[in-house]
Amino acid sequence: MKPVTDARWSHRGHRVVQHVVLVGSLVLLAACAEDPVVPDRGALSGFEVRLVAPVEPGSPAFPLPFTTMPLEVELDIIARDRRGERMRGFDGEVRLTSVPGRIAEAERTVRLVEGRGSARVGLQYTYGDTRIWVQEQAPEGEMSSFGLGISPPLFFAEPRVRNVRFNPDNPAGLSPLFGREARIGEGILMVTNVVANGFYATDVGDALPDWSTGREPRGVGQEPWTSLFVFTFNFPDGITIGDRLCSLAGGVAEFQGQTQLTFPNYIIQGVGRVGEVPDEAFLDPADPGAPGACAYRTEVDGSLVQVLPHVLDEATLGDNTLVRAWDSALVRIEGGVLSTRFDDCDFDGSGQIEGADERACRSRCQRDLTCTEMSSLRQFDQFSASVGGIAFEVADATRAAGYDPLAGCAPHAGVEGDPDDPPGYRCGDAGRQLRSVTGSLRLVDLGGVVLRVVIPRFETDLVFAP
Ligand SMILES: [Ca+2]
Repeated sequence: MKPVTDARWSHRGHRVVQHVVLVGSLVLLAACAEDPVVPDRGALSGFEVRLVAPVEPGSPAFPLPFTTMPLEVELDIIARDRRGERMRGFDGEVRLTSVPGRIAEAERTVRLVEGRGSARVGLQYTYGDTRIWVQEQAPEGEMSSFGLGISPPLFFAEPRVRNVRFNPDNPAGLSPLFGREARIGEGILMVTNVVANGFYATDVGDALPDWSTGREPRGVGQEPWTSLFVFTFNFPDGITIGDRLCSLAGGVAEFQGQTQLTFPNYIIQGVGRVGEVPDEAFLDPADPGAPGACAYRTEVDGSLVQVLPHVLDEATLGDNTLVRAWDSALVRIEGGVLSTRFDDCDFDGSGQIEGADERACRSRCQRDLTCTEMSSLRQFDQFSASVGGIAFEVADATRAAGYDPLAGCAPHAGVEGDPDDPPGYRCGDAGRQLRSVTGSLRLVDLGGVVLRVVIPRFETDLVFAP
């Protein structure tokens, strides 16, 4: 076996793999030298791993599709001695590992009889150049001879946003690529919102017609699980709503129930940007009268594409599992009303809600759909709203939309320390009824309580009822 030095391995995730392969090869070389520590199985040189199925392992130019459902892979594994001959004296178990990718635990151990065995495994969640490692599983209490084998390469397409977001084993669960380094190598990625510590992107390519399946697309921005938050820590300079990302890679992380790409690398196409002023021609055809119906747009292969907000119905908005499909997407909530009461529960002015009285005050306010506790307004530019008895939050409205939620409200003296009547503001109903609010949906899971936060992009995303 020779160390892998494939120059096509270009991105970070693959470089990590390459290092592992090299280290593994060194270990194997060490094991090949005369080694008195493992005399009885020391004749094992390694494993030859033949790929029986799939017959077409893919190639960089024509990769196999990204595997969400397990793809059956069959291997013929032969133990070789130092002369390169089949080691008939080898009866034992080997462990299979896919790099990258996943093999179900129950399929990972294979028994070789008289130095040979067949493995049939389901391979999942792999991308790029993929190899299956075969490693000797030494019997309990015995030392491994470090016998190792590596399959020929299989080539898979890189994941698209949907593959990062949707977990087919558990739609309410973590990303199937959680903890891994991934490059979103498929799809057409468009920036839908830029916030203080990152940006939101949607794979508009997932909404284009799929000629291979004949499936009718639901429309740009209308496909669930096709949006992702990219966490840049600081404000991402030089990126604007409507930009197309030509390349996006990063670590797949989960933060407060939201799947994120962290430590990202990305390239902006730039030419797709069409300026700050939406064009009349790109009004939302479903509702051309609505201010803010214009989405920014991106040029893809000569055609202009825009992400239209997905209208979240109350059944979806109110369901913690269903709503996950729309996390990080551009959504619109129709109707609703903003807070009419603002309670200042920070009685001692410490900046924190602490102590029994302050907590009781905040709890009362959180149960009240009309109430916003003022520390969340001060800290996060975030206030409460509700529609059909379902609470949601509007964040960044002052920064992004120039909206002052305290405009038209009267100071309320209240009683400091009284959870039921704290100081704050009281606002009339006038100007608080929404026709719609549009923005990026961010779900914040606070240990079972899931906040639905809508982050507008610009002023026209808040539309008030006349
Ligand atoms: Ca306090």
